[in-house]
Amino acid sequence: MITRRDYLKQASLAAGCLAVSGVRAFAAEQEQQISGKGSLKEHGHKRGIMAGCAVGARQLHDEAFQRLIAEQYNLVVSENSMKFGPLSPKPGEYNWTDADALVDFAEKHKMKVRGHNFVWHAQLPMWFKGTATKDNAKKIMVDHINTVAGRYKGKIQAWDVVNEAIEVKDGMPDGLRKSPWYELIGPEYLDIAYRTARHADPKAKLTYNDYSIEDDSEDNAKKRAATLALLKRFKSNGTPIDALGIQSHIHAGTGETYGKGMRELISRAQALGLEVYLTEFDVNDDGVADDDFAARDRAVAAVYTDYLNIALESKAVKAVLTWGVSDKDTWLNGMREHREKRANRRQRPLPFDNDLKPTAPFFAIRDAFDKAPHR
Ligand code: 9MR
Repeated sequence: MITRRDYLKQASLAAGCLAVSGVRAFAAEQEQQISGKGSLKEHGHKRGIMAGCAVGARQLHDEAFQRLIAEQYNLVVSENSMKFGPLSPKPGEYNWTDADALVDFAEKHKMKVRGHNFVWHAQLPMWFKGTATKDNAKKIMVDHINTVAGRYKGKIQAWDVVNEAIEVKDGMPDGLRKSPWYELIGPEYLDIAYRTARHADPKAKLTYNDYSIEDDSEDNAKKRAATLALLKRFKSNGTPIDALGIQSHIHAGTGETYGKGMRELISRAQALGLEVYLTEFDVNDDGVADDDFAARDRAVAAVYTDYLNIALESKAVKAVLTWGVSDKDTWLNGMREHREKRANRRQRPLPFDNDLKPTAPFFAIRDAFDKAPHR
């Protein structure tokens, strides 16, 4: 005879098994759905949007990672290996190992490559400070662009020729950043860089790339105005420029809002004849008060959705790249500010988790592609 107590026990065990197998079936279904026609690149492709990611040199040695990015993306960018510092250990010397590995991988898997970047105030070579002077800085810059653009000529979809040249707070004319390039060459370093790049690799789309130019705050509005003025100046000077890169390093839980500012930025870039790429998307959730992972993931995914729905309304936006692939490698966990104040709260900003399984941002990106008008 079976007692009521036994019955309840058996029933709950059976329900538990059912629930577990249900979860497994759901997970398997989801996994199936994310490859092939369910991949980010297929959903993007249907709308004319490239789906991309930044790749670290170390990650590219991992086979599971390789399979995943070949399956999900049709555009890659090197997180660090194509920057001046990582490329050039000594004046005039280059170490191409990591940059070549990414370009070869992309070629093999028919993916496009963004080049990031030629001219930036950060990640300069160790030797730069003691070597570059007002007399030789222009030659150093031009030689560097010619060398790198020349090596990958015809293989790069778009080059970030100059990265982050605007910093209104620096108080320089036209809101230009007081970067070593500005100080050594003067404001014309920008035009020289773009002309050199066009000449060295005429097929690559030449991009200007920057951050904090798209939200509705006053600071972003100032930086946006300076950026648009720079792009307009390029156009009227005949300086070659094809695209604006909006880095899209954004935040959840800080109250930043997107709408009017982003629409204005994109439509004005479009009116100048430029394409727009979201080049380095991720969401920093240090500002979310809740420590619970599920609540934080929801907040991050909601920001992805809102931001992408607004940006992708415009047909000028042709590519979306996240800054990384898996949460385990995100630069956000390595930032000093995060390590000092939030070491126990690892960030989860990317479309794949530590085990390379899709996260809420993965589905948010895919849904936003589906919602976007065809371009
Ligand atoms: O993700 C990159 C990190 O590994 C480097 O240490 C850092 C050095 O400044 O650069 C990071 O990438 C940056 C990109 O090149 C330009 N936009 C901001 C990115 C995040 O800081």
